[in-house]
Amino acid sequence: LTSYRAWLQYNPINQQDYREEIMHLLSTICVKDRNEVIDRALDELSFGLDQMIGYKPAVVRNEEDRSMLIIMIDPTYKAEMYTINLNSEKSMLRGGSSRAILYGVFHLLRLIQQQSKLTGLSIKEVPKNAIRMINQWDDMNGSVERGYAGESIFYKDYQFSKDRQRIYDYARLLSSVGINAITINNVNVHQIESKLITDTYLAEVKQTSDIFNQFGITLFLSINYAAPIEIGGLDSADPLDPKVRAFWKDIAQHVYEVVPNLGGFLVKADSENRPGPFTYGRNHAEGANMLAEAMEPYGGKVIWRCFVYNCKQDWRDRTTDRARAAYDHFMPLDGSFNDNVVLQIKNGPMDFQVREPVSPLIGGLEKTNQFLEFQIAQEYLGQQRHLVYLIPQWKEVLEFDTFAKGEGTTVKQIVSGDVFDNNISGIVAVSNIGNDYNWTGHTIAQLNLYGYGRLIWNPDLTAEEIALEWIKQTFGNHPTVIKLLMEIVMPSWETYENYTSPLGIGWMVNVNHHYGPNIDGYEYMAWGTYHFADRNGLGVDRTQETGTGYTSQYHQENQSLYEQVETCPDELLLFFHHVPYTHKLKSGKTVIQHIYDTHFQGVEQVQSMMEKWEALSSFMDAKRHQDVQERLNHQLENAKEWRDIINTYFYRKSGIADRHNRTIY
Ligand code: BDP
Repeated sequence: LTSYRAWLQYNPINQQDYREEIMHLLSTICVKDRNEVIDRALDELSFGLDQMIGYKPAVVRNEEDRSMLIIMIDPTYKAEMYTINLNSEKSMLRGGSSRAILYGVFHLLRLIQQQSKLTGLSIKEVPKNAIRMINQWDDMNGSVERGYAGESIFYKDYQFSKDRQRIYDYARLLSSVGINAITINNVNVHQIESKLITDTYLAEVKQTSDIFNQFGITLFLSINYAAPIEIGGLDSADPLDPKVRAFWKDIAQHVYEVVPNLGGFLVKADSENRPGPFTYGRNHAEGANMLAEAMEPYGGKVIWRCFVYNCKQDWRDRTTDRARAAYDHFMPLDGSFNDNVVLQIKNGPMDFQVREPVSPLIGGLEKTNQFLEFQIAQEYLGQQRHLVYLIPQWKEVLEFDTFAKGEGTTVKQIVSGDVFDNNISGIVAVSNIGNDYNWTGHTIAQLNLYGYGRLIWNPDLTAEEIALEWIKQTFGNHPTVIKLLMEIVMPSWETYENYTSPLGIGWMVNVNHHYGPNIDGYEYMAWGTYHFADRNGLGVDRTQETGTGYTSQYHQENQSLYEQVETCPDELLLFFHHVPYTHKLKSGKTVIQHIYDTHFQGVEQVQSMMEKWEALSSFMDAKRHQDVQERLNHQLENAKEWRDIINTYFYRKSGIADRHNRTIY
């Protein structure tokens, strides 16, 4: 099926001169080094050229003289760097490793799919981030936590899936955009998944690791902090208990015997009812370092999540603030983690909302390795039933200035490891794929997976550039297709924000499943996610002066930016301040009128999206068109529901009428 191929469509190219150019440039290929990764690269090249141009290049090993393209490993290059130089006499693709060569080949194919001119091409690519990772939230019962594209491709009925081809195809897709690491089980590790590090499953972990390794991807496992109890028969998981330490050392030794290429462990501890060192009065450095010591002899890493907060807090207590939690827990530990530990930090202080400020831990921590964590799965962003292009949101995060070392210390510089000279660094995201025939449920959600890989390889790419590449590869080069699809995807994040929760407030969603509007769903709950709307105003006061003091977690420049209502950016106003409905925004509108206007506008924007999609029907196969159309119909219904519930709620609270007298119930 077309959409299974995602952005690797490799549609036949009819333009004769272009075909001839490619056939000439890539007629004979000499490859000196051979191994399974390079074999994957050559398979891909032959397959792609066969599909697009209708020929397979001759691949030789030694006849440099009569070959047009020479592919080789260059030991002077950085491991993932590659260069491509193409001209009509002799061309070169050099990589610092086999993996780099694979990336170089995918790069070439990406250009050919877009029918870019290749003769005279000269490029040098080095990824900005060393580790570029995907987290699967797959459970062994076959479900996917926050999965919106079917069941797991990894597990079924507590066994590894028999469909290895599917995993192979996934590995190929990921490597085509430069992903080089993956965890294959949910951060919430239940008893059954605790056994992934035992002989019950290790042989299959190894088989899975082998599949990913062929595509240059290193496999990691999420572990249960209480494994010493759950699978070890101990009565404690205290990190300072010698029996617990011995347990993990044995585990590490055995795991590496069976899966020598394992990257390491990912840990969610003391969070949302998961066990952790707090139970034993220990801190997170003690917990992480104990594991790190066990993993160290094998080069294993310990990825430790900072998503730690009290999900049982008293909503009556206005002084506790979930947004503060990660910083409060981890900042005092800066510098106390071992070298093979890396902290994984969600992009915002809360939880993947449509709009949040950047986590102050990024730019706060100076002596600790760190990963930035995004969520490609659209948990709070329409769950792959709504069309939302996420790269514009992530771009804002990456470009954010933390002022950690003065002006210009952006998030992208910090997470790349450059600013604080970290020995482990990178970006991670929660996957959005499942066993649906098109991987992502919503066909357009493929763009978020594609874009994630491209963006973290090179954070300087713009959201437009990424969308454009993807459109051409996925739907072809026709100018109408490009124009309409760009108009559909580019404003889609803002559109979603318009009809959902306003001005950085977040969370007005249904409890548990997090889909659709629910005005007070979380308001009187223990999760720490409130909007504090009453008849006078709304928003959370997080200032130092009168609020929770969250603003003090930022460096001075951002502290004062957010602290003052006058300077706080409108889109985050209600995240930082509690204001009257009549408060005037920088746009000149009152908060209440802004809420009404954006909610009507958001629905209109979905309507316009639908018209544009309609106009695309003759440019693609019926199945892909119809699939997206059905989801857009639903999106419109759901957007209206959001509009009416949010507007009505704030109208009834405030008693202030809409200036334009539109229907508010
Ligand atoms: C929240 C999800 C929850 C995850 C948690 C996490 O609602 O399912 O387990 O994040 O990141 O967004 O651990």
